[in-house]
Amino acid sequence: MSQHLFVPVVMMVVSPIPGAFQDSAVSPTQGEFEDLDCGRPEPSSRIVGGSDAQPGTWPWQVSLHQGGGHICGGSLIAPSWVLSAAHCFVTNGTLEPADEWSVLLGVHSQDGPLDGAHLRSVAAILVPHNYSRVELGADLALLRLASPARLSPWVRPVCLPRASHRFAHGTACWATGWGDVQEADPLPFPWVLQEVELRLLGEAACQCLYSRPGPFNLTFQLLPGMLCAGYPEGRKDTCQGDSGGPLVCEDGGRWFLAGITSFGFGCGRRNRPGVFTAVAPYESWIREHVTGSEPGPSFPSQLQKPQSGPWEPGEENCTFAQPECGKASRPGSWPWEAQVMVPGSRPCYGALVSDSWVLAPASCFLDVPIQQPRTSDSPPGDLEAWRVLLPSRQVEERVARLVRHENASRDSASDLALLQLRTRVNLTAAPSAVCLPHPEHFFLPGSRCRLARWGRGESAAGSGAQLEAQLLNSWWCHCLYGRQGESVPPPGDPPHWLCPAYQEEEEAGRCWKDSSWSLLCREEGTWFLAGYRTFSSGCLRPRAFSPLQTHAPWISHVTQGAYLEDQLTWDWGPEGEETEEQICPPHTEHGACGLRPKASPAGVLWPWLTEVHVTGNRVCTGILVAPGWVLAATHCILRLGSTTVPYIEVYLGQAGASSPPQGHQVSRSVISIRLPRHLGLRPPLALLELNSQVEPSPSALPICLHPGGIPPGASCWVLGWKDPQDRVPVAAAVSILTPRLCHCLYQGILPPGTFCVLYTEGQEDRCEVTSAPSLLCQTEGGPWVLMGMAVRGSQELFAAIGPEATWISQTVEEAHFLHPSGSPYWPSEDSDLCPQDLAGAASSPKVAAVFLLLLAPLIQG
Ligand code: 4AZ
Repeated sequence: MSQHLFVPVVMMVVSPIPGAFQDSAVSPTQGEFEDLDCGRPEPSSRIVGGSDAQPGTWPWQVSLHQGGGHICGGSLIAPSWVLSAAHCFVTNGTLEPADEWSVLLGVHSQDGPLDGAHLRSVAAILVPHNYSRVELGADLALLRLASPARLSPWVRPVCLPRASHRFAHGTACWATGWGDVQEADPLPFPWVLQEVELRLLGEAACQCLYSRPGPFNLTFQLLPGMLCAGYPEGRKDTCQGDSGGPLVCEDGGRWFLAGITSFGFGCGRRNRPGVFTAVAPYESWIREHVTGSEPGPSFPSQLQKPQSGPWEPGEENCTFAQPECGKASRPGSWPWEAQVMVPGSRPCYGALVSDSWVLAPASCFLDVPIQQPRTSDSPPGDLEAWRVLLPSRQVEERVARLVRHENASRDSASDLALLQLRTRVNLTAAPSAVCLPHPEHFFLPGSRCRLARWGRGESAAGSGAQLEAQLLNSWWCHCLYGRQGESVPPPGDPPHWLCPAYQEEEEAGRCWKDSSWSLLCREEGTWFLAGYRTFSSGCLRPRAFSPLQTHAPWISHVTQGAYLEDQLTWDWGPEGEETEEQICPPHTEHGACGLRPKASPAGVLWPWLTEVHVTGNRVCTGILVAPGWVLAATHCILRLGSTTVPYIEVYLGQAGASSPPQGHQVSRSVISIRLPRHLGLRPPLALLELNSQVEPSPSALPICLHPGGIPPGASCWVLGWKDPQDRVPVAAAVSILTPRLCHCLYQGILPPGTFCVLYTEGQEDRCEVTSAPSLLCQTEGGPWVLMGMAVRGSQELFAAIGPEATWISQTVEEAHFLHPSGSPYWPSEDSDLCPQDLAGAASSPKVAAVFLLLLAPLIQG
């Protein structure tokens, strides 16, 4: 998850070079230098976006080795001198020792038969005194070889330009090297020298490109002594490992070293051409430092007069820069929305990802044969009739090619296809391309996102494009929708899912029926296509999306120009995200329950805690036990003596006065109240049936239930609110007494299964009693479990859930009962007798409890 900023030294370590000659090899006689020529490869048969060079095409190219592997490139400028980049040899302001380096000359494939290749040690490295960092210029270095190179058709020096030499803007020049073929993508075996044609960019052109925001959202000031080469659209470039190597331009049949590969922002990105050290301004520095008896470098005079330069169109106002991606004037009116029309079926919605490629679900095009001809001139017959409709375009685009993801039919997380348009479209405000995330993009929890239609759904009135969502942190996303017991991927790892939390609303109009959705997330005002979900039924919004970032390499490989953009937001917020390993708590057969992260970015700390509003302004505590059911204390809901059934409403997902940032408030009305059959006594627990289910989410998630006793090692809490007005949830730590102690304390007046609790010091009066708070326990790393609901008028007594487990599971099919752990309901007790002094203390349970604390086994809170 690192940002590539100025990326100077690039390393591509290849194996040591067996068989290459060492310095002891024959060194040329003085006579061989008399006709020293430069910049002329043997007239034989003659990077990012480059191709294999022919052996002998660039005989001045050398490979600089340190520690047995290729680190940088360089150019032979005289038998004993190599010109390279300073940053290859300077680490933290210190020049590395020359004897660590060696120069490999005449090499083509670094795996190769190394015929003609030979190795020389480096006697000295010279760097301009004003070199400090690549982006401040003077990034060049002279290497004096310990003995002269053996010249041959594969080993020849390049010509150096004089200070007066002018290279015209727009000149096609060549860069060569063994560097990466894309960012973080090393040159594959057998490491054949790569060549790429780059156009020289004028200073104004380069500066205007680098002044455009993004990629990297960094701008940079071009300095004298620097030179740019490349293209506004990127794609062809130098990269890590090419540093120090040559950029050569031909003049009058000779090749001149116009530049030394220095740095760039990434590789092959739009508006970010490669930056080179211009060699001409350093004529005198080179002449001054290259000394010795043998021939020095050649500075032939310029033959072709530089044309005033093919002035780049729009160079002065930068109109040739590539437009940005992901800019929408109004969220919801997406300028990249593409409708693919296939005769005989509903339009399929996708997104424009470059000037000629549309990304859409592959499932839209299942009926098309997979093999497509590769030439875009002759699309297969069935694509002939396809059309793509883009915003603000009068004409419909025609389709040249369909490339389906290889796993598209097998796995819905790869349900992607790319459609190439027959002609490139001009990207403006509309149509424009959406930004795509790099594989290491980490969408921060809380990111603002929207859903957009995707695939072949159906609009149920309304646009369906205005659905707002906010990303959940990876703990929630993973543990809510993933499998129990799995470890949560750490931030920065590609996530398995992206989970948005929605503003709960039931507007059927905003619906994209029976199809897929895409998830767009915004960073610094720029929209990224973050994920997609192939199937969701009815109008339900998908809860977990497949992240698009894992497919970035495929998209970039196929399109060679999709807008893969760097992460723009890095503000982790006050909570950050957990980096230590986390394991998801057990689920039940109905899914996740009782999940509560230590700090919830959703703001809802107790997602099962509900406010039960009963007619007459009473508010009771209720606990969500299933998507359509809430459990509450009967005495709070139904007042004694009252014969009318009250009107009850239930609110979820709110945290009292300090409402969560998302303000998710879910409300439901109660359509029935269920009580268990009890002989004589009025049953303490009531189940409230909601008029419709709530979608499990971090703001509304059922609690877990346990048919047995308190899990060993559990911590227990009384959860409710202290202030009946603002109802901010509070939890008071408690210990639960064993049944025997409880019984002793209350002299047998309790119904069976009642829990007695002992508040941890200072916690006694935290919860308001009349709201009938709940009693919860949790084991370390496990889910939260509901143990009981308060008994009328008491702060210490709770009606247990366990004895009512059968009634609950018969009434509520989806109640989240955890598997019984097999452990006894209570730890075994030594004797049935009550401690002697307890009977006398019974009139004052508090006193007795304190007494008990000293001698009795408890379930620790
Ligand atoms: C490097 O790291 C490097 N795209 C060299 C050239 C460029 C980027 C990085 C230009 O050596």
